[in-house]
Amino acid sequence: MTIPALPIDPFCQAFFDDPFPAHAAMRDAGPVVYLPVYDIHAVARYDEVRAMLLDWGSFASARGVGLSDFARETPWRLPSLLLEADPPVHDRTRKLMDRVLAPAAVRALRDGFIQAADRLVDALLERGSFDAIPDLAEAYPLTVFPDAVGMPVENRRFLLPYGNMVFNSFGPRNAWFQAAVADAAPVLDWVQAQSRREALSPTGFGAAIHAAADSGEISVAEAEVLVRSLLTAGVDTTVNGLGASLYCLARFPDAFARLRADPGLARGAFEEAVRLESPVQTFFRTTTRTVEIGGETLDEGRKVLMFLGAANRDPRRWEDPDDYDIGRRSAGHVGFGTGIHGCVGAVLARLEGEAVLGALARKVASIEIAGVPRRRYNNTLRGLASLPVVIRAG
Ligand code: PQS
Repeated sequence: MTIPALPIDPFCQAFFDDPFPAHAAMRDAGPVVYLPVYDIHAVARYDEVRAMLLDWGSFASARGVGLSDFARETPWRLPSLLLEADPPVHDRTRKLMDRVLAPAAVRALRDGFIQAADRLVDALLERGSFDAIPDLAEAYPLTVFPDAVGMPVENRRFLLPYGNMVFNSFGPRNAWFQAAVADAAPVLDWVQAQSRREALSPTGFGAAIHAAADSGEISVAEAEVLVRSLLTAGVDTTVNGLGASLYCLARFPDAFARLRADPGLARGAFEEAVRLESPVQTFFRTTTRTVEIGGETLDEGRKVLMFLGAANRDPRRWEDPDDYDIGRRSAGHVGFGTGIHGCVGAVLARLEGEAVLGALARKVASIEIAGVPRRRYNNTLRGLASLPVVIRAG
């Protein structure tokens, strides 16, 4: 009865353009708030977001991590065996993916990822002026990630509209979602086909997943759905993580100077950009029983929205939360989630970040914004569509 209701729509353009006053209003209103626009509850404080992420028994993923409740509505695609599953179903497939994406497997990619970043930054220095989103933040993951999965070279850009559609699908069926569906419709069959064993090279993460079908650990159908997870969650996320990093380095020249002076800070600079911009802004859980959040009681079967981006700037947890401080101890941010559903690809994402930011640190003297940055609107992802820049060689 005492849960404050706020007239906030977290899936509209005004919110996407400037979510920060609404984030503060939700954090300040209480540990949990009610958003009547969608008849949902929401948490925006760091402590409560983290507690929810850790309590998978009370806050289920199997009923979907979007607004749609799989107990009431049929999911639009076969549910993910990782994201949209609870233990024990979740743990069997997660264990496999932990093995496939283990630090040792990712370490083998390190030199290639660094060389690819160096080559791309060299080519961009030749041009001088370019759009940092398509030409860098999209171009880099679209080469190194499909290579690592073992995909053919043709049509890799099709992964972008597919990811855009999936990440929009976690919100309401609004205009962003409808537009993304129309964009992705022509590539749906292609994505499905790419997850089949025949489409994948015999080395790479895709083949490693399919090998688990040989040993009977999973079925062939399950292997395909797990490869689909890579294709869904592996590109748009890192595009926006790299985009966030570039936007931060362009806006905070002192931070870039510090990075240039010590390229060893590349990993920290990427991590801090993920905290500050939180490319994955939100997703939902569904209560499995009557639960308590910060002393307030919620019924069973309630959708609760977790604001990762608000938690990552909660002044209760972070000193000067709106500053981009690449020397900060940013560990503990929830930009990759945490708990059993914590990002399974984080090691790979961090390697991409380190490679690109390291190349910039070693080769580039200045990054200047040379045009009006344009936002990309998505129900889950925060990022830019365009960031015109001019860079000069160091
Ligand atoms: C899948 C996995 C993860 C999949 C929200 C969703 C996701 C971050 C935030 C995501 C999406 C899809 N990642 O397994 O298909």
